[in-house]
Amino acid sequence: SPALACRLEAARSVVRDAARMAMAMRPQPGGPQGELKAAQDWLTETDGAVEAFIAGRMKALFPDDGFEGEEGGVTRTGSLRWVVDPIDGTSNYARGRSRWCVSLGLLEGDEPMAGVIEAPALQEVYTSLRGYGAFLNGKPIQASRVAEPSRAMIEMGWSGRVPKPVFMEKIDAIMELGAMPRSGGCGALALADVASGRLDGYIEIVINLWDVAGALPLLAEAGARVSPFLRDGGLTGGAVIMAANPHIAQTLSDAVRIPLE
Ligand code: LIP
Repeated sequence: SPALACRLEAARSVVRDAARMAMAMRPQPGGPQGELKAAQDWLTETDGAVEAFIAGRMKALFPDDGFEGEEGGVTRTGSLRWVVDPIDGTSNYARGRSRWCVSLGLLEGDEPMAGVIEAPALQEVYTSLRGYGAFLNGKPIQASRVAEPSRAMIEMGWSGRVPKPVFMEKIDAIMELGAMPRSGGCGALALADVASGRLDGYIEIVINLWDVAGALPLLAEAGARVSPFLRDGGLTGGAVIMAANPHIAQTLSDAVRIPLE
């Protein structure tokens, strides 16, 4: 709809400025900078500054839309609902690594409608709009066609929220299939990689809405299959997510025992 297309356009421009800001504040390599929220859970000055910047711009543009973020929580409610992760992959960012992004998603009720994910250190921008496609730097993307686990690359995300045995059990199942396990430290970009066919699947046992809100419409438009994250509790708290190309999704789902949508 024109209202959504106009919102995607606006989000694209706000995220571009936010990403520039995050690049300007980017820590130098040499050791993590920022403070620890919990073990291995970093917070930098940039997280708060970028979220405040995006929140202010979106409020001025669309005052009636809902808004929520990783740092500030729910600040406005509305039938259209923006969800921001100012820096996804904060641990990477805090060490001066390149694999992090700014993610802004738009839901209508509990339907993911549009998203922008920008990884400025990689010079990549993903955009999606329901019914209109999924794009990387303006070019259409699609999930991969790899069906054979022995040729597949599957990423698994980790955080301190996940008990070690649960993580190990899933990693073990991925390796039993003969697939290549990977871990890159940025959930939103891993999901974007599933959408673009750079990965065949992504699994994380407990992930939050702000990490996935920008990627859910991208995955749907790119033809990937996803577990019912929002119905599994993802709207209001952490939940499991699995996304995979449609050719390997069922095999993977059976192996790791995470049901698909
Ligand atoms: C983190 C993700 C990471 C994921 C964690 C966490 P943050 O987000 O980037 O890949 O495994 O669950 O949510 O804290 O950097 O925004």
